[in-house]
Amino acid sequence: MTVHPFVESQNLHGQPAALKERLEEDGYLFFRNLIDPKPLQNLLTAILEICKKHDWLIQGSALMQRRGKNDAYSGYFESTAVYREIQKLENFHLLSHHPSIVSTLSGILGQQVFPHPRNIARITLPDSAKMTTPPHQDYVFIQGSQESYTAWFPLSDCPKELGGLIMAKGTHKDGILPTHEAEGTGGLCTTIDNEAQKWFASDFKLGDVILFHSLTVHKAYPNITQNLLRVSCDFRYQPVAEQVVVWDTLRPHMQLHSWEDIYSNWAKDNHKYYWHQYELHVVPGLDPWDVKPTVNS
Ligand SMILES: O=C(O)CCC(=O)C(=O)O
Repeated sequence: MTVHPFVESQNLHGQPAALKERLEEDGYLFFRNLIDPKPLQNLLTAILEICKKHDWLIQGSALMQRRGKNDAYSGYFESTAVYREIQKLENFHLLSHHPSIVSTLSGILGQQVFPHPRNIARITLPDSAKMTTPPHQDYVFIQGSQESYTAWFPLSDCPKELGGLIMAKGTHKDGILPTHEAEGTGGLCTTIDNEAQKWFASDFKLGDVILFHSLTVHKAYPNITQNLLRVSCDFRYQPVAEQVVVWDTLRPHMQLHSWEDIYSNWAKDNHKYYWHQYELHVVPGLDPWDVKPTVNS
């Protein structure tokens, strides 16, 4: 499989029309240095402290080395006690409001966007190829409006061997594609001819962000490092004029807690229940297996 380097878009900052044109053509925009490192490092520290408490780190290693045990959990990360605690972190949820993401996307789309509250963090263990995210379209999981966008970024530098994302350029124009069962995050895989796609990827540095359309097919590289944890966030956004959202989108990821529980230790109130200010049309979600493809494979 040939993989080309991401087309970088930071040089088009301040040129929303050019960014929009590129997003419509490629289905993704990759920005170097979009987010300042400080809030990312603060969140990483908080997450690694939780990992340490649960004995996921290699004994004797310094926290910020991110050296983790490759058997720290089995099954899905979402089911772990570590993830339950991450979901309660105020700085995790506040990061989805980061002005660099929100204003960049609003500028490109020419209208205000709001972050979905269902924020996701992931920890991928070293040497865990089986749990690698297979090719998929986010829409199948998120549903609601197809005009929604994901912002994905690691909380450290993330060279390919640690497991960054790979994008299949232009696939957002192909409609909803069929899926089949697969190993790895999400458990289902878009049925595509891998060799026929134009794949793009680059090593991520801390602060780099990739934004992509809900129908853009993407997957992750496996974390093939000996002992490094890949820690990343994925947040979703939609223009306020797109009112349809699935009920789950407004709940904490995996519904591990209620919002009341999540908010119980927060220092500030101003971002609690922020989505109540928007006129949303909330609809029931489907099991991803029941989302009908719009094209045949
Ligand atoms: O981080 C990963 O492995 C998967 C992330 C992803 O596919 C997404 O954010 O849509």
